Amino acid sequence: MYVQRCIECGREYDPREIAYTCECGGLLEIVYELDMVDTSFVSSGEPLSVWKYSSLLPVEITPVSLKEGGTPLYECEKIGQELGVELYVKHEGMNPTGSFKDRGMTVGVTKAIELGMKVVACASTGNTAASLSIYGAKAGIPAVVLLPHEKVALGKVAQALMHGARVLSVRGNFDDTLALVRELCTSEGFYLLNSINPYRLEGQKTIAYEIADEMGWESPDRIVLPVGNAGNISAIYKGFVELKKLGIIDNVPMMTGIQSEGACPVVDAFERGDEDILPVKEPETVATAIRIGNPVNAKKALNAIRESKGFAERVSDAEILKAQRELAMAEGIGVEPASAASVAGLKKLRELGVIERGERVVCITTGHLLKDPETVLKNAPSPIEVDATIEAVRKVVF
Ligand code: AN7
Repeated sequence: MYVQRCIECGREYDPREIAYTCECGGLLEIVYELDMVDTSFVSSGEPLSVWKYSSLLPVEITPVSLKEGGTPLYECEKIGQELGVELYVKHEGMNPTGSFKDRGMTVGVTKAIELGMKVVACASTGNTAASLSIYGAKAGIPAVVLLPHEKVALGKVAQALMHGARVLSVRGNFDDTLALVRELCTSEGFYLLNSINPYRLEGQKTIAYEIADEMGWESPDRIVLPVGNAGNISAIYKGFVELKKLGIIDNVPMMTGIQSEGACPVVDAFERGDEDILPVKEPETVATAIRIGNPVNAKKALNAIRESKGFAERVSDAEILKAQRELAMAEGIGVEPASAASVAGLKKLRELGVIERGERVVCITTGHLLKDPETVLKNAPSPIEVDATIEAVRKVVF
């Protein structure tokens, strides 16, 4: 069994109550009676997937699933050697819609059905919208997505449209659209599936379970990932903490969050030593997925970073694009700009000496390269146009 519990005041809510936040304003999290949990997944030998760990997921009905999770964990020897760490990349771009959001949405949309909700909704920098749209389609429940006008990568808009969500392009930034959709959900009784919804984060924590599972129930020293609305870093930390409480792993990795220079309120708060962020009014970055100035899960994220003795760092757009290219060219891993922030951050923190030589590091690449082809084309040389003759072709190849 499980309850929803406020991370600030500890007040508990019935699992069927649609609260999102506590009356005191605090964020909610799902808390289990861990001594009742079936942990046979540890030795079942079942392939990795979100639902392999269903005994630690708060769902009572058959899941709305498109076979999410089970993403590859690549060992990256070239970049690892260059940086002096044992580097792995967990490529979440290999999920059904090409981002980690599918892990949360399979759980979140299933919960919406279980609770008898009639419409699901979210604000999104793109990936959440794409994901909500496919699970809405699969479940046969209407989905409404609010996107910041002209600031969403092309592939994500195409996905949201194709899978049948009602797509609104809001003249405002992400933080404005999130405030709007929260109001909309309250007034219309729609089910809100942004990461303020604690059920959605439960799906995302399975990234931690899969990493530990694949490493033979050992933790890496450190997890490095991009931070936007700050849900994912909070969820992954929660996943590792649960495994530790269950006695399945010995250590919780150092949670290391990376933001873009133009949108780094969590990094600023971490450096100030504050528990609260100061919102960034006009966030800007090439990594549109994390172009977020007022992350709703900042408190959970700052807890995760501090409690795990992790770190928070900012990187520039140029560093992000460089890391994106390096991952693509050296390791064959195609990711969108936000995801490359993880590797850019790892690089910077190695240079600063925060990350030590020899650490075992897992970078989470959160979304696929094909999400944002426009940024690639803007920053790559054009294809070489030639006549259809062998002479012309020979002339321009190596
Ligand atoms: C590729 O889709 O917020 O810190 O609305 O798409 O959990 O927010 C996306 C976020 C990292 C940041 N990488 O994760 C949305 C949205 C990619 C993302 C993040 C996002 P959070």
